[in-house]
Amino acid sequence: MHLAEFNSAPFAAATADLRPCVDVPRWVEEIAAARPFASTADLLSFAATAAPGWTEAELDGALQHHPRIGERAAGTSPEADLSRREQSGVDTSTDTAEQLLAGNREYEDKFGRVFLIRAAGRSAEEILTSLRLRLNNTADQELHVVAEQLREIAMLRLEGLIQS
Ligand code: 2AL
Repeated sequence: MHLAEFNSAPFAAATADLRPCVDVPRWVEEIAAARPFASTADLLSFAATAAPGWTEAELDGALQHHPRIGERAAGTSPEADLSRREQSGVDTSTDTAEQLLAGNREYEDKFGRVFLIRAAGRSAEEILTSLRLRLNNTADQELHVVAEQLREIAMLRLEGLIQS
């Protein structure tokens, strides 16, 4: 979508466009309300810090749309499509994939939510290394990491959504 189209879309249409980036309504609405943006760079720099301090409830809501690493998202929603592309570097038929599945289970038992990481540009091995390191985190440390990773994913998705 071109920036001009995003700038002039009705509020509801703009929020619908933004929601697949990350389903945190406060983030989506702050950005839609701050239009028009003079450039894509302005939009991205606003979005990078919009709605700071995502709460645990906001994170849990957004995580509903993220399948586990190693699980291919089903369906034709924009989120499923994005997730499949982001995870395209994660081979699901190797030993590493088996270990990722086991690591996901351990992570979920410890933290009570899905293990989330920006997958685009990362191999299964890199993700597994990160998962194992993060298993040593406290619950508070992990909340911060999850928020940061969700924002990274959202920013990459937003960059993909809007052309200059
Ligand atoms: C994902 C996903 O679907 N895309 C991405 O970057 N990370 N999932 C996850 N559990 O981390």
